[in-house]
Formats: sequence, structure tokens, C-alpha cells
Amino acid sequence: MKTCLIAAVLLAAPIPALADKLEDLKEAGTVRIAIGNEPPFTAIDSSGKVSGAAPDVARAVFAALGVEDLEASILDYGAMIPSLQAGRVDAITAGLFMKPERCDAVAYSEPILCDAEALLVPAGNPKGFQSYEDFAKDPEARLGAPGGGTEEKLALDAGVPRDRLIVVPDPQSGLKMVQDGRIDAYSLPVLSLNDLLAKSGDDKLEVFAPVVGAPVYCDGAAFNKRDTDLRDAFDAELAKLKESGEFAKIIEPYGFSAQAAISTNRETLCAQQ
Ligand code: 6CS
Repeated sequence: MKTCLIAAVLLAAPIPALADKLEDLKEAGTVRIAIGNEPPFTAIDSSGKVSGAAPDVARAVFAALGVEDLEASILDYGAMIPSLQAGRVDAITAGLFMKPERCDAVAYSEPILCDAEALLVPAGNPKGFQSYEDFAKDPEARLGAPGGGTEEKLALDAGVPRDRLIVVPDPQSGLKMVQDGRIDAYSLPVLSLNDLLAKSGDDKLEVFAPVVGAPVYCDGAAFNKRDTDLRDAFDAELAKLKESGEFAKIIEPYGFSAQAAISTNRETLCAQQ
């Protein structure tokens, strides 16, 4: 009898409303973001200043929402969603491309940055790599890609064996590994490799793009699935930036196409394999 009474009392108690995440961020004055430090998507300089197209869009949207500062953590792409789910960051603004399995795990905003995939190879592309399947077919070929990234998954799906798919921690390491011949190619999105190669000034390397058979991906800002109110508030301000032309002013100097993001949507991208 007593157990039933306790159960009845507990069930009757009002369930505390989930705290309003946006109000929490306004009170904190900052939003904790995950970035990959992969220009031009994201970058952080020696003074700690955060830039790149994704954080710049996030900064404009959150300022409109009343949150002025960003506090960035550099994470591997494969660690970003677990960190978001564990509450260690409030949002991922890193060029984390929308894919079905990611769309199941997080609450994405509408699209922000779109890009194709590319390969950093020796000048002249002597082994003629054009697709991830080419690496699968060549038993000597070694491909470098970010851990937990889209390029790693595309290569594994194309049949590249795990022991010939090298996890590369950051763009500078990938550049060096190609220069030293430790890998035959390094795969990142086109704009990332173009930026990396331009800054290296190395005329013994080139970017092959787009990777044949790989989709053009778009990212969105990613939020914890329990924070859909925050995601919706972000989307409302993002739509205003797109409408006003401010969105294009932020991302196009980095080389991204505003129209590419405006012409698609989360529903379409989350259905893309
Ligand atoms: O979404 C991803 O997994 C990929 N996005 C970027 C911006 N760079 C590499 C990464 O694999």
C-alpha cells in the first residue's frame, strides 16, 4: 500500500520544465563551440581569436540572439558529436557535413557551408587518383583523412582497407605526410586543401577535385537533440541573414557559395547518403 502511495505522489509531482538553453547561454554570455581548426571552415590563431566561415556565421546569429561571445574547443571530427551529446560543448560550428547518421544524432540547423571533396597529391597526380575506389584498387596506395570525417567514411565504404587508410590529426600534418611520401594523398574538402596548398607555397603538390563519385556536402550548426528550441531560434536568425545578404557577405570571402546553401535544405541533405 505504502509503495503505491509513494508512486502516486511522485507521478503527481510537476516535472520541472527543461531549462531554456538560450536563456542559459544569454546568462553565461558565451556559447561553447566545437571547431576543427581547418581553414577556411574554422580557424583559431595564436591569440585564441576564432575565425573561419562557420564560427563567423555562428557569431552573427548568436549576437542576434543576445549571446556575444564564442568559446572554441578544437576537436577531431569524430569527437564532436560525443562532446555535444555529453554537454561539453553547446554547438558544433565546424563544417560537420550533414549525413543521415549524423542527422539522427544531433539537431542540425539549415545549411550553411557546402563543398565537394578533394585530394592533395604530388604535382601531376602521377598515380592518377581520382576516386576513393582508385585507392581501394591499388594495393600499395595509402590515403590520409581526418578521424571520424566524411572522407574516411567514403574511403572505407569504397573498399579502402583500414591499414591503408591513415588517420591524419590536422591539415598541417596531412601536408607533411604527403610531402614526405608517407601517404600518397590526403583528402579534405576542396576549399580546405586549396587553402592549405596556397599557404604552403609547395609547387610540387596539387589539388585534384572533385573526387569522382563523392557527393557535394553541406554542413549546418549542430545542436544537442534536446535543444531543438535553440536550434529553431538559430534557424530563424540564420534565415534573416540569408534574406538580407549578410550571410553571403560573411561566407563568400572565404570561397563558399551562399546560393549553394540557400538552394537546399536540411531535409534534403539528411536524406543524402
Ligand atoms: O564533416 C566532415 O566530416 C568533414 N568536414 C570538414 C569541414 N572537413 C573534413 C571533415 O571530414
